[in-house]
Amino acid sequence: QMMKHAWDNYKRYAWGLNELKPISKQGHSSNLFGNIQGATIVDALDTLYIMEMKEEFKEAKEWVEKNLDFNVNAEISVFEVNIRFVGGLLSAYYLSGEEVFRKKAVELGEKLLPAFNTPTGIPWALLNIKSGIGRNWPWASGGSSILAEFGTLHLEFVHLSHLSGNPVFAEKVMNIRKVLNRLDKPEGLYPNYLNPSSGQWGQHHVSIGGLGDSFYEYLLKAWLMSDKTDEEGKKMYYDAVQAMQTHLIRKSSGGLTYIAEWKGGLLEHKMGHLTCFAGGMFALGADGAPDDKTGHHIELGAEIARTCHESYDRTSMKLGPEAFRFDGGVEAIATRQNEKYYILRPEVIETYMYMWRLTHDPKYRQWGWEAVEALEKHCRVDGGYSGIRDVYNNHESHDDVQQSFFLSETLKYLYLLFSEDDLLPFEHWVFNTEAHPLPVLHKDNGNKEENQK
Ligand code: DMJ
Repeated sequence: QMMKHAWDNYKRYAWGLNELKPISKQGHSSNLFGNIQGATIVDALDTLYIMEMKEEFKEAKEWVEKNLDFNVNAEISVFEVNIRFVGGLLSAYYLSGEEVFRKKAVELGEKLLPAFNTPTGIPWALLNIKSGIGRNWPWASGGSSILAEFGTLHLEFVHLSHLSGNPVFAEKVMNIRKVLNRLDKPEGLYPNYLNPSSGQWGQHHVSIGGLGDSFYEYLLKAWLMSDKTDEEGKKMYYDAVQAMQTHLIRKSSGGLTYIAEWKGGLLEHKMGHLTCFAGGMFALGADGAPDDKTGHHIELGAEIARTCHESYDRTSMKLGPEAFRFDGGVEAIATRQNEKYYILRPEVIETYMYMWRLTHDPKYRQWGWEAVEALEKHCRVDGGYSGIRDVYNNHESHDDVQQSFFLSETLKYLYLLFSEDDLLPFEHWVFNTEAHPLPVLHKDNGNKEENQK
């Protein structure tokens, strides 16, 4: 019902545009997608399919066939377009078997290739998909590319090679690994900034939240998606987790485990909502952990889940802030006004879903249900679902944006949290960072993974 409410209102007020403004009841466009259109449609395709919303899936597919156009003069974010559009199309193809999605995914993948035309092959953040000219965000450490952006192409690009028969996509992302493995890492950590021309790190800031997050996620998932044959990805992941444990993961005096940020050797005792995905990641990676550390990685996942639940529970609205701190006498609470917002993000619910699947502890379903109730009470409006400006206030101030990831991730992870484990089982599927399921490429069975729902 939540999906239906979000979808029907998008359809009514913003059909074909990127996102919905649920209060003003009109379209919302973000410069992340340039003038590529239909982000909500492409992001929602697999959720509609999984929830068996057949009519809606059919109309979404028809829109893609007739209207999804990449021959536009648009400067786009390579990362955002990859995780939402390429990822969304790939999942829609693998779930439904409809050729149009495969074709569009490969066509878009080809448009993204010029982003890799840099001296090192580390891609630009921004690309004009007509001219093929790339550049980096002006604010990013002296012209650097961003770890979480260039490190979050791997899963989709391996599938693009698999589906197109063209090795170029996989070669581009394997080269990123090569560049990273040649570099010294401070204390074994990966800084968030890397200059694509010099191949040197920018500022030594390290984060498992924004700017770093899904790079680590994709190391683990690349290994899982390769049917555990990608030993390089595996080693990079477990080495990185080891460094996080030594240098970033701390326990508050009240007993809450958190992941701090690192700035040139100094810790900032702050954790972002984005960082909360790491609970699920640690638990998902527990099985392959070296030195009999499986139980330890599950426990770490459980502790992060508890901390992130506390960040929700300590607000008036029972929805978590964008960032919360462990200093100045507070624990798991936002102290700065500009960190008190909630934009319908999925990461905490994502972690509950992984923890539920991997432990079956009923508290994760209870916590997920608390989030459902809070979303219904505070974010649901007549025209869809909206983010909130201050979750510590008793009265909602809505931000008037229904993010496309609310349909692709937040609602999908909630649905999976309350479904049986054999819906998209982890042995056969990995989720990209936008919650788009991609099949594990099994060593021994060619294309049998397709449609193995
Ligand atoms: C999504 O686009 C993805 O989950 C990404 O990895 C991080 N930001 C949003 C959701 O918060």
